[in-house]
Amino acid sequence: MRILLVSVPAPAVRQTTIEKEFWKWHYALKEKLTYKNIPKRALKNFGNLENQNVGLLSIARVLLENNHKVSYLAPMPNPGLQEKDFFFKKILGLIKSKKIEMACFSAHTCAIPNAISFAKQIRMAFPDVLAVIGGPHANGAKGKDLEELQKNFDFVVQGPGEKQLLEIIAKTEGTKIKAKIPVFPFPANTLLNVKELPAARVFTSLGCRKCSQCVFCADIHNKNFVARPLEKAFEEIQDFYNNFNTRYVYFGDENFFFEEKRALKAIKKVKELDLRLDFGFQARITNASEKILSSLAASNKCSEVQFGIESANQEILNLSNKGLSFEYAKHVLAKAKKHGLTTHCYFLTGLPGETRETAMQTIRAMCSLLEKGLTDFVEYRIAVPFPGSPMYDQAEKYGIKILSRNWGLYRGENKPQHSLTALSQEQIYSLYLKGLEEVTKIYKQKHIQKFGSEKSNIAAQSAIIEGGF
Ligand code: B12
Repeated sequence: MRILLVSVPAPAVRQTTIEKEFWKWHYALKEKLTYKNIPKRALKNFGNLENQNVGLLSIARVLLENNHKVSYLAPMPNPGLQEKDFFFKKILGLIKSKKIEMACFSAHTCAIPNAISFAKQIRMAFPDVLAVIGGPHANGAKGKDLEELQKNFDFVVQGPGEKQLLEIIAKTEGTKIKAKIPVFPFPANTLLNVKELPAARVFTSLGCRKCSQCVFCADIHNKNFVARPLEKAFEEIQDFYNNFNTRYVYFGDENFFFEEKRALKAIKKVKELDLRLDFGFQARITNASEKILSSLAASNKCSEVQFGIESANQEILNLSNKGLSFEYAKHVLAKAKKHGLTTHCYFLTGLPGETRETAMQTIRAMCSLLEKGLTDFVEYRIAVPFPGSPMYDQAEKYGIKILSRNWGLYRGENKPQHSLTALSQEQIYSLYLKGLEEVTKIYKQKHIQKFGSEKSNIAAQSAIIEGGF
């Protein structure tokens, strides 16, 4: 079958002046600390990462091995190319030129309105082309949210797509699945729409492997841990280095440090790699042992380690089912600093039970961590109740009122579409902006003290690469 795989672009977020300032100084510091070894030219194209939809590229591998013809389309770093209409013209062009029979869409919740609009237009222009939806939003959709997808797409796939899509195709064609489906397919990166990927995301595992889900998490892999043979991950890294001019690898694993033995083995491999590459890691802070932190430092290739701390208020952490004590988090950050590691911590506002006081406590804590040099970066967003997360699925239990299902706004930088017992949507949003404002002051001060007021090379792309690494 001739299949088109589309990574659906999310609507662009219009940044407030406060956000623009925050990202400007955030990336100015990143450039000096985290990306200090990355050539300036490569930094300009860091946003190419958006083109790398690992889920679709994994599916593509399996389709190719079953002799299907695969085309791939994903957002490009230039925001102009992400415009909905422009992107749709590209879809239509491919459907015509490649005689596509099935169009498969992968979408985060905020990209769903675009995905639905594409499917509707395809139905009108090419009634014979089958439309399939999968990815983060579809994975978590239930009840009326699932029905909305079923109404607009011929097939809705929930969970890992490789086998399910092959089954759909086999059924449609009246054929049988030919090749064996690997547990962790090697992504078909040759399909990428970019020639260079200065920063690449590589996975060595999927799933976070914490025993129960944090309230804000909408990740299906959570419950379905898959380890990838390390050799394969390093083969992919080598491949990126050789063929895509990659200079920075960000391990996409949700919890890279979970199994200490495996993590140490991977870090050793990183150290031994004789390539001009730097690496970023993310993990649960509870798994960051002394051994891991010291080996990361000794590797001399670790640009940054990222941890989700979410809140400085213990009650909010407990209500979020985070399984973390804020005091312990500070203790680990101090250890990481002792080893000279650069760290980046994620925080949220608008979590269940949040009040003005708890949010202000987190804002003060973020500032204090930065001022004391316990972390180099903080990233502060609004917790979004995504379908599939306990915050959405059991909203009432958590004192959350879902105010709209306007999916395009479901994104941590937008005005929230929920309210809490103690906070309205406006109040949550202004606390988010307040946090960014306070952090920006410290960023600016630090940057000017250490590096002067020179601007970042990558600030202009901040809206695109945010959240990426
Ligand atoms: C990488 C990543 C991103 C990247 C790029 C994503 C991309 N297009 O590839 C960036 C940085 C852009 C990103 C942004 C955001 N992300 Co994100 N992201 C991830 C992350 C960490 C890894 C995704 C991945 O590659 N997984 C590995 C592959 C193999 O798995 P997969 O993507 O799930 O794909 C499999 C299945 O889902 C399925 N499948 C996927 N697509 C399709 C399509 C079809 C047709 C079929 C049949 C099957 C199918 O088959 C795939 C192979 O088995 C996940 C968490 C996670 N570990 O999965 C969060 C996650 C998907 N992101 C999430 C969130 C919250 C966001 C943001 C909204 C954050 C924010 N700013 O508020 C933004 C949205 C912005 C946007 N542009 O859409 C949530 C999902 C929320 C939601 N429902 O939308 C997740 C689950 C994190 C979490 N723990 O909650 N993200």
